Amino acid sequence: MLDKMKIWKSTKEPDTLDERIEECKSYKIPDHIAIIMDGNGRWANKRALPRIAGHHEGMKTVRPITRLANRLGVKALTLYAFSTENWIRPKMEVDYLMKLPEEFLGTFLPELVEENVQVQMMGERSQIPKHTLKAVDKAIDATKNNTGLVLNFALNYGSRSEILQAAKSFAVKVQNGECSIDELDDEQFSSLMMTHHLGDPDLMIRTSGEIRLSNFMLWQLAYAEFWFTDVLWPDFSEEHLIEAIESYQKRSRRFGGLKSEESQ
Ligand code: V07
Repeated sequence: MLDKMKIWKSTKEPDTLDERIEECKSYKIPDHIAIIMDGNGRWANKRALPRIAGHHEGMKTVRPITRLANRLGVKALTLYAFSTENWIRPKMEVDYLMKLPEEFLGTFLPELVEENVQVQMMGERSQIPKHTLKAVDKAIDATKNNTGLVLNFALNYGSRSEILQAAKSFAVKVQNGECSIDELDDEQFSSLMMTHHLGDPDLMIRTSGEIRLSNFMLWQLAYAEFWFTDVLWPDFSEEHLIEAIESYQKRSRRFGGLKSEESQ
């Protein structure tokens, strides 16, 4: 009887979240996942709430998604929290957004420390308010020796400006005689980007039904799998992350090879 049970179980599609998580772990887990957390304003609109209520709800989604990514053994999770284009929003909304890192970390920093998550940030620091940077820097410092998931927040980030910055810093190296133009290749250029230490994302997720990159990691996403969903970011759950990873695994399995042979 027990044997029959086992056979029945092993051929059955996994259904609970825990079963799906375990099943997922037997295939290649993407090392680096990047997410465009879109649809917070729309989530609020649908409920006749102010946009900031959507941002607050969206902030709450970050916690379970980070925990699950860490549990799955994802090495880096990059979240697009604020783009260089977001400054044109009403001042009140921008001010509110710039308080979210403090609120998030005020509540969750102890848990991130406990769970061995390392907080990092990429983006142009100079325009970000001091109070925001203070909270982020405190978290970066408090988690700098952690060896689990790298939780990388893109704050005041824009990909074209990142690429231009890299091009300029290479030009300066040439000007100073430190490099020759012929030395510039894919690897050299990648090393000048803000994510050089993380490696390129394997999977990019965008919520809220928009099928575009909006100036997000244009260089780094050259080989990534893209997964789009109509689900709004505040409604994005652990099941959705598993679904995105399952889809990534099916697609990369189609290229043949076993878990250990897959490179990207
Ligand atoms: C922000 C919530 C998520 C949806 C997207 C827009 C609003 C978490 C952070 C954050 C950033 C840095 C950090 C810790 C937390 C955050 C902004 C907006 C600007 F070290 N959520 N979240 N930052 N939203």
